[in-house]
Amino acid sequence: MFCKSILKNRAFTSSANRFLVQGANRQFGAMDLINYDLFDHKFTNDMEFRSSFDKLKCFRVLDEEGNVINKDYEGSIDDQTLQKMFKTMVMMNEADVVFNQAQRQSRISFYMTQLGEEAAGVGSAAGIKDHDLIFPQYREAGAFLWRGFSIQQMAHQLTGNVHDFGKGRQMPVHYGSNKHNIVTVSSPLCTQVPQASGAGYQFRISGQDRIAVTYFGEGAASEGDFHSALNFAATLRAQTMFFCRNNMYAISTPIDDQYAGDGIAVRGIAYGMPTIRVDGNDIFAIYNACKKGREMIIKEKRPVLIEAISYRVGDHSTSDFSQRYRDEKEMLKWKELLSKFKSPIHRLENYLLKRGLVKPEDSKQYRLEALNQVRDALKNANDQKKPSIDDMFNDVYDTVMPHLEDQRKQLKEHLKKYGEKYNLDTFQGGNAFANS
Ligand SMILES: Cc1ncc(C[n+]2csc(CCOP(=O)(O)OP(=O)(O)O)c2C)c(N)n1
Repeated sequence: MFCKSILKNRAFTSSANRFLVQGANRQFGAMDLINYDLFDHKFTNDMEFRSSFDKLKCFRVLDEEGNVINKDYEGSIDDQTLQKMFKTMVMMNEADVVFNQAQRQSRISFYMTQLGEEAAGVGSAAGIKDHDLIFPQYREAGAFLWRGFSIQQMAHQLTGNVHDFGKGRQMPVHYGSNKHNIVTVSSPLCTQVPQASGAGYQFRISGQDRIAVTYFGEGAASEGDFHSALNFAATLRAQTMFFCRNNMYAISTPIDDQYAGDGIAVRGIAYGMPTIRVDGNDIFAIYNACKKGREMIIKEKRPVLIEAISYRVGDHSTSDFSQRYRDEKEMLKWKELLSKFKSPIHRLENYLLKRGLVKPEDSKQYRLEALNQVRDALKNANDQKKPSIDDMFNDVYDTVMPHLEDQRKQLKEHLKKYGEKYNLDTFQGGNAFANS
């Protein structure tokens, strides 16, 4: 009876409504109904194998010199936000230079820059809401800065000192912050993507005005997890935004070894979600795509995919030396392409200069202030104590596992005997751990 009445209603509902009706049924555990639109095929006499559709175009608002070429979006970002975006990108850029050098000086053990990709993190975080839950990869420090995660906090994490939220148990660059609604970066590629599908699904079924946003590179999108995550999110209508930073390289693997189709965006369409490709060096395009994407996610209760096209200007990380695989010939190949993209900072700066929102001397001043702030933060972080030795064993699991308890006991015994052989004063509480 219940089933019959729903089937009857189906005849009178639009396909979009039907989509929602099915979801509501699923949510309350009632039987599922097939959406017959998905089965409704047109027939043809032509036996045609297709391997491509028209290449997806790249949405942009600013050209490479910072001229507005899309007047519809000219006033889409208020002046104050634009200035904050510019300052945040400059700060990110200076931080990248200083922290990268700090690794060379052995002051930190590892670093990853976002050189040339500053707009992706900053513009996307500005386009969503601060309570949206971010599942980052590792090259989105701009999103952390946008949300107020400070340069000092970054420096604490990079040095793994007592003020690091992760208490030195993660590699540098693996930031995370409950306060800023950002889940901790995790190194195994793509693990964050299905997690974001799950969180977005939960936000939908609990009726929240909140989305999950996950970032990943085009390399990470080759993981099996990526496909499961997208299909899960699309069929269960998770409130999830999939943000791909396509920067042409996954360490030494260029895009032509990574995929043979039209990038990552077509995969979103294949899984049935609204998708857009944007110019990843145009902060206007990124901001507006994320803002609109978020509105669609909340209104239509379905995920969205955004592919931002950019270029990884720096090495993959401090463990990489990209001249080994990007020689002069290779760089020439990219030169023409790069001239079409230019640095996102350069583009926004040119726009702001034309509008009088920054003056040439301001820009220099911002850079100097940022540089000093980053240097001070690093110095301060380096001066702090390391977390207590005991913290090495805590918080990894909800309760300490027996094998870790065993290791803790062994370390205590060792440090009781040989504590003076180590420089334990650099740890909070020193060797008090041995007698605790
Ligand atoms: C499961 C897994 N495989 C391999 C690696 C090693 N690895 C770390 S980063 C990386 C490249 C990822 O490239 P991409 O997702 O395009 O991001 P990008 O570094 O270009 O921003 C690889 C292969 C890893 N961390 N995890």
